[in-house]
Amino acid sequence: MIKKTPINDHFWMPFTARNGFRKDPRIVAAAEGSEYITDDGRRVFDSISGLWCCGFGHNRPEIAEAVTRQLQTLDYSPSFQLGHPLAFELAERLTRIAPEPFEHAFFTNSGSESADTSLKIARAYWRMRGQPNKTRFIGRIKGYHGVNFAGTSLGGIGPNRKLFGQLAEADHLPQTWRAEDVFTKGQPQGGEELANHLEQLVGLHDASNIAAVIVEPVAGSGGVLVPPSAYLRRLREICSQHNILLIFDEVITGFARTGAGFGAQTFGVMPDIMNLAKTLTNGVIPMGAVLTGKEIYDAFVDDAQADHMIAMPHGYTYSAHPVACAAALAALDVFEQDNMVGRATKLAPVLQESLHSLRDLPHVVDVRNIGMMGALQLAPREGDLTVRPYEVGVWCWHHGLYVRWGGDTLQFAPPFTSTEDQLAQMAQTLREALLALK
Ligand code: PXG
Repeated sequence: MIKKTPINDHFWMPFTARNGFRKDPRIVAAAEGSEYITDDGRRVFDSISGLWCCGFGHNRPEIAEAVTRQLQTLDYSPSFQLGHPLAFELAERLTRIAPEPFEHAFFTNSGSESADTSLKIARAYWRMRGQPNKTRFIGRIKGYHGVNFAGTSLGGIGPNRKLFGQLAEADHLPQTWRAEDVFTKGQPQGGEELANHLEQLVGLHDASNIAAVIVEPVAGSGGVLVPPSAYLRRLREICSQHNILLIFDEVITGFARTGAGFGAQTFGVMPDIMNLAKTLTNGVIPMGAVLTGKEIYDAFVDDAQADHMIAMPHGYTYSAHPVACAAALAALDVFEQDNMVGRATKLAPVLQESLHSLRDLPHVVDVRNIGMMGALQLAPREGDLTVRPYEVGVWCWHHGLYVRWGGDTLQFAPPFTSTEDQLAQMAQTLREALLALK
Protein backbone atom coordinates (compact mmCIF):
# COMPACT_ATOMS: atom_id res chain seq x y z
CA MET A 1 0.00 0.00 0.00
CA ILE A 2 1.57 3.29 -1.09
CA LYS A 3 1.23 6.14 1.38
CA LYS A 4 0.64 9.58 -0.12
CA THR A 5 2.51 12.41 1.56
CA PRO A 6 0.28 14.83 3.48
CA ILE A 7 1.01 18.43 2.49
CA ASN A 8 0.29 21.65 4.35
CA ASP A 9 0.58 25.41 4.21
CA HIS A 10 3.18 25.53 6.98
CA PHE A 11 5.84 24.86 4.38
CA TRP A 12 5.98 28.17 2.50
CA MET A 13 7.28 26.77 -0.74
CA PRO A 14 9.85 28.69 -2.80
CA PHE A 15 8.99 29.67 -6.39
CA THR A 16 5.91 27.42 -6.35
CA ALA A 17 2.43 27.96 -7.76
CA ARG A 18 0.66 27.02 -4.54
CA ASN A 19 -2.84 26.35 -5.85
CA GLY A 20 -1.76 24.07 -8.67
CA PHE A 21 0.54 22.22 -6.30
CA ARG A 22 -2.16 21.72 -3.67
CA LYS A 23 -4.56 20.24 -6.21
CA ASP A 24 -1.90 17.94 -7.64
CA PRO A 25 1.13 17.65 -5.34
CA ARG A 26 4.35 16.39 -6.89
CA ILE A 27 6.35 14.62 -4.20
CA VAL A 28 9.81 13.15 -4.66
CA ALA A 29 10.60 10.39 -2.20
CA ALA A 30 13.91 9.06 -3.50
CA ALA A 31 16.38 9.26 -6.35
CA GLU A 32 18.59 6.90 -8.27
CA GLY A 33 20.94 7.75 -11.15
CA SER A 34 19.05 10.00 -13.56
CA GLU A 35 15.65 9.30 -12.05
CA TYR A 36 13.45 10.45 -9.24
CA ILE A 37 11.10 8.05 -7.50
CA THR A 38 7.81 9.62 -6.46
CA ASP A 39 5.91 8.98 -3.26
CA ASP A 40 3.51 6.79 -5.21
CA GLY A 41 6.40 4.69 -6.44
CA ARG A 42 6.74 5.95 -10.02
CA ARG A 43 10.10 6.47 -11.73
CA VAL A 44 10.49 9.87 -13.38
CA PHE A 45 13.42 10.91 -15.60
CA ASP A 46 15.09 14.01 -14.15
CA SER A 47 15.68 16.14 -17.23
CA ILE A 48 16.97 19.15 -15.27
CA SER A 49 19.38 17.47 -12.81
CA GLY A 50 17.25 18.53 -9.84
CA LEU A 51 17.54 22.27 -10.41
CA TRP A 52 20.60 22.19 -12.70
CA CYS A 53 22.72 20.91 -9.82
CA CYS A 54 23.00 17.09 -9.91
CA GLY A 55 24.81 16.69 -13.22
CA PHE A 56 26.80 13.68 -12.06
CA GLY A 57 23.64 11.71 -11.30
CA HIS A 58 21.77 11.24 -8.01
CA ASN A 59 22.89 9.43 -4.88
CA ARG A 60 26.55 9.06 -5.88
CA PRO A 61 27.91 6.63 -3.27
CA GLU A 62 31.35 8.33 -3.33
CA ILE A 63 29.80 11.62 -2.18
CA ALA A 64 27.48 9.97 0.35
CA GLU A 65 30.43 8.15 1.92
CA ALA A 66 32.59 11.28 2.09
CA VAL A 67 29.76 13.23 3.73
CA THR A 68 29.06 10.45 6.23
CA ARG A 69 32.74 10.18 7.16
CA GLN A 70 33.03 13.94 7.60
CA LEU A 71 29.92 14.11 9.79
CA GLN A 72 31.61 11.66 12.14
CA THR A 73 34.95 13.49 12.12
CA LEU A 74 34.23 17.21 12.26
CA ASP A 75 30.60 18.30 12.03
CA TYR A 76 31.20 22.02 12.07
CA SER A 77 33.97 24.44 12.64
CA PRO A 78 34.13 28.15 11.92
CA SER A 79 36.21 29.58 9.11
CA PHE A 80 36.43 32.96 10.81
CA GLN A 81 39.89 33.05 12.42
CA LEU A 82 40.10 29.23 12.35
CA GLY A 83 40.66 26.78 9.55
CA HIS A 84 40.14 23.08 8.89
CA PRO A 85 42.10 20.91 6.48
CA LEU A 86 39.41 20.28 3.86
CA ALA A 87 38.86 24.00 3.21
CA PHE A 88 42.46 24.47 2.10
CA GLU A 89 42.44 21.23 0.17
CA LEU A 90 39.24 22.12 -1.66
CA ALA A 91 40.37 25.66 -2.52
CA GLU A 92 43.62 24.30 -3.93
CA ARG A 93 41.88 21.53 -5.85
CA LEU A 94 39.12 23.74 -7.21
CA THR A 95 41.50 26.43 -8.44
CA ARG A 96 43.62 23.73 -10.09
CA ILE A 97 40.58 22.46 -12.01
CA ALA A 98 39.43 25.99 -12.88
CA PRO A 99 41.14 27.69 -15.81
CA GLU A 100 43.91 30.26 -15.39
CA PRO A 101 44.05 32.83 -13.86
CA PHE A 102 41.86 31.57 -10.99
CA GLU A 103 43.93 30.92 -7.88
CA HIS A 104 41.73 31.92 -4.95
CA ALA A 105 38.35 30.62 -3.77
CA PHE A 106 35.96 32.43 -1.39
CA PHE A 107 33.35 29.95 -0.18
CA THR A 108 29.63 30.72 0.06
CA ASN A 109 26.56 28.53 0.50
CA SER A 110 24.62 29.25 -2.67
CA GLY A 111 24.64 30.94 -6.04
CA SER A 112 22.80 33.92 -4.55
CA GLU A 113 25.54 34.39 -1.98
CA SER A 114 28.14 34.01 -4.70
CA ALA A 115 26.45 36.91 -6.54
CA ASP A 116 26.54 39.13 -3.45
CA THR A 117 30.10 38.13 -2.66
CA SER A 118 31.43 38.73 -6.16
CA LEU A 119 29.89 42.19 -6.37
CA LYS A 120 31.22 43.15 -2.94
CA ILE A 121 34.67 41.93 -3.96
CA ALA A 122 34.44 44.05 -7.11
CA ARG A 123 33.55 47.23 -5.22
CA ALA A 124 36.14 46.65 -2.53
CA TYR A 125 38.77 45.88 -5.15
CA TRP A 126 38.35 49.29 -6.80
CA ARG A 127 38.34 51.04 -3.44
CA MET A 128 41.57 49.24 -2.49
CA ARG A 129 42.98 50.31 -5.82
CA GLY A 130 42.19 53.95 -5.03
CA GLN A 131 39.07 54.25 -7.22
CA PRO A 132 36.19 54.34 -4.71
CA ASN A 133 33.78 55.86 -7.23
CA LYS A 134 33.70 52.65 -9.23
CA THR A 135 30.51 51.33 -7.59
CA ARG A 136 27.94 50.77 -10.35
CA PHE A 137 27.00 47.30 -11.53
CA ILE A 138 25.66 46.19 -14.87
CA GLY A 139 23.64 43.01 -15.38
CA ARG A 140 21.60 41.80 -18.33
CA ILE A 141 17.94 41.47 -19.19
CA LYS A 142 16.86 37.81 -18.73
CA GLY A 143 19.85 37.21 -16.46
CA TYR A 144 19.48 35.24 -13.20
CA HIS A 145 21.86 35.58 -10.30
CA GLY A 146 19.70 34.25 -7.51
CA VAL A 147 17.34 36.03 -5.19
CA ASN A 148 19.36 37.99 -2.67
CA PHE A 149 19.63 41.76 -2.99
CA ALA A 150 22.42 41.57 -5.58
CA GLY A 151 20.81 38.86 -7.65
CA THR A 152 17.38 40.47 -7.59
CA SER A 153 18.83 43.84 -8.62
CA LEU A 154 21.21 42.62 -11.31
CA GLY A 155 18.98 39.83 -12.57
CA GLY A 156 16.76 40.58 -15.52
CA ILE A 157 13.70 38.35 -15.25
CA GLY A 158 10.84 40.80 -14.76
CA PRO A 159 8.45 38.67 -12.68
CA ASN A 160 11.25 37.93 -10.18
CA ARG A 161 11.76 41.66 -9.59
CA LYS A 162 8.41 43.37 -9.71
CA LEU A 163 7.24 42.63 -6.15
CA PHE A 164 10.45 43.90 -4.63
CA GLY A 165 11.36 47.07 -6.46
CA GLN A 166 14.89 47.95 -7.53
CA LEU A 167 16.82 46.86 -4.47
CA ALA A 168 20.27 48.08 -5.46
CA GLU A 169 21.28 50.43 -8.25
CA ALA A 170 21.86 48.56 -11.50
CA ASP A 171 21.79 48.89 -15.27
CA HIS A 172 21.00 46.08 -17.65
CA LEU A 173 22.40 45.13 -21.03
CA PRO A 174 19.92 43.81 -23.59
CA GLN A 175 19.28 40.08 -23.65
CA THR A 176 21.04 38.01 -26.31
CA TRP A 177 18.01 36.35 -27.94
CA ARG A 178 17.40 37.46 -31.56
CA ALA A 179 14.38 36.45 -33.63
CA GLU A 180 16.55 35.55 -36.62
CA ASP A 181 18.39 32.91 -34.58
CA VAL A 182 15.41 30.67 -33.83
CA PHE A 183 16.07 26.93 -34.13
CA THR A 184 19.85 27.46 -34.22
CA LYS A 185 21.76 24.41 -33.05
CA GLY A 186 24.45 25.59 -30.65
CA GLN A 187 25.76 29.15 -30.96
CA PRO A 188 24.28 31.66 -33.38
CA GLN A 189 26.74 33.83 -35.30
CA GLY A 190 27.89 37.38 -34.56
CA GLY A 191 26.35 39.36 -31.72
CA GLU A 192 28.98 42.09 -31.35
CA GLU A 193 26.22 44.69 -31.63
CA LEU A 194 24.55 43.27 -28.52
CA ALA A 195 27.76 43.62 -26.52
CA ASN A 196 28.32 47.11 -27.87
CA HIS A 197 25.41 48.35 -25.74
CA LEU A 198 27.92 48.29 -22.92
CA GLU A 199 29.71 51.17 -24.58
CA GLN A 200 26.53 53.22 -24.36
CA LEU A 201 26.29 52.54 -20.62
CA VAL A 202 29.96 53.51 -20.26
CA GLY A 203 29.13 56.72 -22.11
CA LEU A 204 26.19 57.34 -19.79
CA HIS A 205 27.91 56.73 -16.45
CA ASP A 206 31.62 56.94 -17.32
CA ALA A 207 33.85 53.95 -16.62
CA SER A 208 35.25 55.72 -13.57
CA ASN A 209 31.89 55.00 -11.87
CA ILE A 210 31.40 51.39 -12.99
CA ALA A 211 32.70 48.48 -10.92
CA ALA A 212 31.63 45.38 -12.80
CA VAL A 213 29.49 43.67 -15.39
CA ILE A 214 27.90 40.36 -14.35
CA VAL A 215 26.50 37.88 -16.87
CA GLU A 216 25.93 34.16 -17.17
CA PRO A 217 27.92 32.80 -20.12
CA VAL A 218 24.62 31.15 -21.13
CA ALA A 219 21.52 32.62 -19.48
CA GLY A 220 19.96 29.56 -17.81
CA SER A 221 16.73 30.31 -15.96
CA GLY A 222 15.99 33.09 -18.45
CA GLY A 223 15.40 30.32 -21.00
CA VAL A 224 18.80 28.95 -22.11
CA LEU A 225 19.84 31.92 -24.22
CA VAL A 226 23.00 30.83 -26.00
CA PRO A 227 25.38 33.74 -26.62
CA PRO A 228 26.14 34.47 -30.29
CA SER A 229 29.72 33.61 -31.24
CA ALA A 230 31.24 37.12 -31.06
CA TYR A 231 29.28 38.37 -28.04
CA LEU A 232 31.29 37.36 -24.98
CA ARG A 233 34.62 38.20 -26.60
CA ARG A 234 33.35 41.71 -27.40
CA LEU A 235 32.02 42.13 -23.85
CA ARG A 236 35.47 41.13 -22.55
CA GLU A 237 37.17 43.65 -24.87
CA ILE A 238 35.00 46.54 -23.73
CA CYS A 239 35.45 45.65 -20.05
CA SER A 240 39.23 45.44 -20.45
CA GLN A 241 39.38 48.67 -22.40
CA HIS A 242 37.52 50.56 -19.66
CA ASN A 243 38.87 48.81 -16.56
CA ILE A 244 35.54 47.24 -15.67
CA LEU A 245 35.60 43.84 -13.98
CA LEU A 246 33.82 41.07 -15.84
CA ILE A 247 32.06 38.51 -13.63
CA PHE A 248 30.85 35.24 -15.12
CA ASP A 249 28.07 33.66 -13.13
CA GLU A 250 28.90 30.02 -13.83
CA VAL A 251 26.51 28.64 -11.21
CA ILE A 252 24.82 26.61 -13.97
CA THR A 253 27.52 26.53 -16.65
CA GLY A 254 30.31 25.32 -14.34
CA PHE A 255 31.43 21.67 -14.21
CA ALA A 256 30.85 20.46 -17.77
CA ARG A 257 27.32 21.74 -18.37
CA THR A 258 28.38 23.57 -21.56
CA GLY A 259 30.71 20.77 -22.64
CA ALA A 260 34.08 22.04 -21.37
CA GLY A 261 34.87 22.27 -17.65
CA PHE A 262 33.53 25.83 -17.45
CA GLY A 263 31.62 28.12 -19.80
CA ALA A 264 34.67 30.39 -19.93
CA GLN A 265 36.54 27.52 -21.60
CA THR A 266 33.70 26.59 -23.96
CA PHE A 267 33.55 30.15 -25.20
CA GLY A 268 37.27 30.97 -24.90
CA VAL A 269 36.67 34.12 -22.86
CA MET A 270 38.10 34.61 -19.37
CA PRO A 271 36.27 36.74 -16.83
CA ASP A 272 37.99 38.40 -13.85
CA ILE A 273 35.71 36.70 -11.32
CA MET A 274 33.88 33.39 -11.61
CA ASN A 275 30.84 32.46 -9.49
CA LEU A 276 30.08 28.83 -8.77
CA ALA A 277 27.53 26.75 -6.80
CA LYS A 278 25.13 23.89 -7.65
CA THR A 279 27.25 21.11 -9.26
CA LEU A 280 30.22 22.08 -7.05
CA THR A 281 28.84 19.46 -4.62
CA ASN A 282 26.61 17.78 -7.20
CA GLY A 283 23.76 19.44 -5.31
CA VAL A 284 24.27 17.23 -2.26
CA ILE A 285 25.16 19.93 0.28
CA PRO A 286 24.59 23.66 -0.30
CA MET A 287 27.83 25.34 -1.30
CA GLY A 288 29.05 28.08 -3.59
CA ALA A 289 32.37 29.70 -4.39
CA VAL A 290 33.73 32.88 -5.91
CA LEU A 291 37.02 32.48 -7.74
CA THR A 292 39.47 35.28 -8.45
CA GLY A 293 42.94 35.64 -9.87
CA LYS A 294 46.00 36.86 -8.03
CA GLU A 295 45.59 40.49 -8.96
CA ILE A 296 42.24 40.83 -7.19
CA TYR A 297 43.30 38.79 -4.16
CA ASP A 298 46.52 40.78 -3.85
CA ALA A 299 44.55 44.01 -3.61
CA PHE A 300 43.19 42.70 -0.27
CA VAL A 301 46.22 41.05 1.27
CA ASP A 302 49.33 42.88 2.35
CA ASP A 303 52.12 41.27 4.35
CA ALA A 304 52.78 44.61 6.01
CA GLN A 305 49.30 44.78 7.58
CA ALA A 306 49.10 44.42 11.40
CA ASP A 307 48.43 40.85 12.59
CA HIS A 308 44.96 41.62 13.91
CA MET A 309 43.69 43.48 10.85
CA ILE A 310 40.91 41.90 8.74
CA ALA A 311 41.17 43.03 5.12
CA MET A 312 37.94 41.42 3.88
CA PRO A 313 35.11 41.80 6.39
CA HIS A 314 32.84 39.36 4.61
CA GLY A 315 31.93 35.71 5.05
CA TYR A 316 29.13 33.41 6.19
CA THR A 317 28.78 31.21 9.27
CA TYR A 318 28.83 28.26 6.91
CA SER A 319 31.57 29.46 4.52
CA ALA A 320 33.73 26.40 3.84
CA HIS A 321 31.49 24.19 5.99
CA PRO A 322 33.48 20.99 6.55
CA VAL A 323 30.68 18.72 5.37
CA ALA A 324 30.17 20.81 2.24
CA CYS A 325 33.92 20.72 1.61
CA ALA A 326 33.87 16.93 1.91
CA ALA A 327 30.96 16.74 -0.53
CA ALA A 328 32.72 19.07 -2.99
CA LEU A 329 36.00 17.16 -2.83
CA ALA A 330 34.18 13.90 -3.51
CA ALA A 331 32.19 15.55 -6.31
CA LEU A 332 35.44 16.79 -7.88
CA ASP A 333 36.78 13.23 -7.71
CA VAL A 334 33.70 12.05 -9.58
CA PHE A 335 34.02 14.96 -12.03
CA GLU A 336 37.56 13.93 -12.92
CA GLN A 337 37.52 10.15 -12.53
CA ASP A 338 34.25 9.65 -14.39
CA ASN A 339 35.32 12.14 -17.07
CA MET A 340 32.19 14.28 -16.87
CA VAL A 341 33.56 16.60 -19.55
CA GLY A 342 33.91 13.61 -21.89
CA ARG A 343 30.43 12.33 -21.04
CA ALA A 344 28.84 15.75 -21.54
CA THR A 345 30.66 16.21 -24.85
CA LYS A 346 29.54 12.80 -26.07
CA LEU A 347 25.91 13.21 -24.99
CA ALA A 348 25.49 16.84 -26.15
CA PRO A 349 24.73 15.95 -29.81
CA VAL A 350 22.13 13.42 -28.60
CA LEU A 351 20.41 16.07 -26.50
CA GLN A 352 20.61 18.47 -29.45
CA GLU A 353 18.93 16.03 -31.82
CA SER A 354 16.31 15.02 -29.24
CA LEU A 355 15.26 18.62 -28.68
CA HIS A 356 15.43 19.75 -32.30
CA SER A 357 13.34 16.73 -33.37
CA LEU A 358 10.43 18.60 -31.72
CA ARG A 359 10.72 21.80 -33.74
CA ASP A 360 7.70 21.13 -35.98
CA LEU A 361 5.31 20.25 -33.17
CA PRO A 362 2.40 22.54 -32.30
CA HIS A 363 3.27 25.69 -30.29
CA VAL A 364 7.07 25.24 -30.51
CA VAL A 365 8.49 28.63 -31.56
CA ASP A 366 12.17 28.07 -30.79
CA VAL A 367 14.58 25.31 -29.80
CA ARG A 368 17.96 26.27 -28.31
CA ASN A 369 20.84 24.21 -26.99
CA ILE A 370 24.50 24.17 -26.08
CA GLY A 371 26.39 21.34 -24.43
CA MET A 372 24.06 19.58 -22.00
CA MET A 373 21.55 22.40 -21.68
CA GLY A 374 18.63 23.36 -23.88
CA ALA A 375 15.16 24.87 -24.06
CA LEU A 376 11.93 24.70 -26.00
CA GLN A 377 10.13 28.01 -26.25
CA LEU A 378 6.36 27.73 -26.57
CA ALA A 379 3.90 30.23 -28.05
CA PRO A 380 1.68 32.10 -25.58
CA ARG A 381 -1.94 31.04 -25.23
CA GLU A 382 -4.39 33.95 -25.23
CA GLY A 383 -1.62 36.29 -24.19
CA ASP A 384 -0.47 34.11 -21.30
CA LEU A 385 3.20 33.22 -21.73
CA THR A 386 3.51 30.75 -18.91
CA VAL A 387 0.41 28.55 -19.04
CA ARG A 388 1.56 26.17 -21.81
CA PRO A 389 4.97 25.33 -20.31
CA TYR A 390 3.18 24.73 -16.99
CA GLU A 391 0.60 22.39 -18.50
CA VAL A 392 3.20 20.49 -20.52
CA GLY A 393 5.40 20.18 -17.43
CA VAL A 394 2.57 18.80 -15.29
CA TRP A 395 1.48 16.41 -18.05
CA CYS A 396 5.07 15.14 -18.38
CA TRP A 397 5.35 14.66 -14.62
CA HIS A 398 2.44 12.25 -14.80
CA HIS A 399 4.03 10.46 -17.75
CA GLY A 400 7.48 9.71 -16.33
CA LEU A 401 9.34 12.95 -17.06
CA TYR A 402 10.30 15.80 -14.75
CA VAL A 403 10.87 18.84 -16.92
CA ARG A 404 11.46 22.35 -15.62
CA TRP A 405 9.08 25.03 -16.83
CA GLY A 406 9.91 28.72 -16.49
CA GLY A 407 8.49 31.76 -18.30
CA ASP A 408 7.65 30.74 -21.86
CA THR A 409 10.12 27.85 -21.95
CA LEU A 410 10.69 24.27 -20.96
CA GLN A 411 14.30 23.90 -19.84
CA PHE A 412 16.60 20.89 -19.99
CA ALA A 413 19.85 20.02 -18.28
CA PRO A 414 19.91 16.23 -17.88
CA PRO A 415 22.55 14.46 -15.83
CA PHE A 416 25.72 13.64 -17.78
CA THR A 417 25.10 10.05 -16.70
CA SER A 418 21.83 9.85 -18.67
CA THR A 419 21.62 7.22 -21.37
CA GLU A 420 20.86 7.90 -25.02
CA ASP A 421 17.64 5.90 -24.57
CA GLN A 422 16.56 8.14 -21.71
CA LEU A 423 17.06 11.24 -23.87
CA ALA A 424 15.12 9.63 -26.73
CA GLN A 425 12.30 8.72 -24.35
CA MET A 426 12.32 12.28 -22.99
CA ALA A 427 11.75 13.61 -26.52
CA GLN A 428 8.99 11.06 -27.10
CA THR A 429 7.15 12.08 -23.92
CA LEU A 430 7.46 15.75 -24.86
CA ARG A 431 6.11 14.96 -28.32
CA GLU A 432 3.07 13.25 -26.83
CA ALA A 433 2.53 16.12 -24.39
CA LEU A 434 2.67 18.79 -27.07
CA LEU A 435 0.22 16.83 -29.25
CA ALA A 436 -2.12 16.14 -26.34
CA LEU A 437 -2.45 19.71 -25.08
CA LYS A 438 -4.06 22.66 -26.80
N1 PXG B 1 23.21 32.23 -10.57
C1 PXG B 1 22.71 31.45 -11.51
C2 PXG B 1 23.24 31.55 -12.90
C3 PXG B 1 21.70 30.53 -11.20
O1 PXG B 1 21.18 29.77 -12.15
C4 PXG B 1 21.79 31.32 -8.93
C5 PXG B 1 22.78 32.19 -9.29
C6 PXG B 1 21.32 31.31 -7.52
O2 PXG B 1 21.69 30.16 -6.89
P1 PXG B 1 20.97 29.70 -5.52
O3 PXG B 1 21.84 28.58 -5.09
O4 PXG B 1 21.03 30.85 -4.59
O5 PXG B 1 19.57 29.31 -5.89
C7 PXG B 1 21.24 30.46 -9.88
C8 PXG B 1 20.14 29.51 -9.46
C9 PXG B 1 15.49 27.30 -12.75
C10 PXG B 1 16.22 27.60 -11.48
O6 PXG B 1 14.51 26.62 -12.73
C11 PXG B 1 17.49 28.11 -11.53
C12 PXG B 1 18.16 28.39 -10.37
C13 PXG B 1 17.58 28.14 -9.15
C14 PXG B 1 16.31 27.61 -9.09
C15 PXG B 1 15.61 27.33 -10.27
O7 PXG B 1 15.92 27.76 -13.81
N2 PXG B 1 19.40 28.96 -10.50
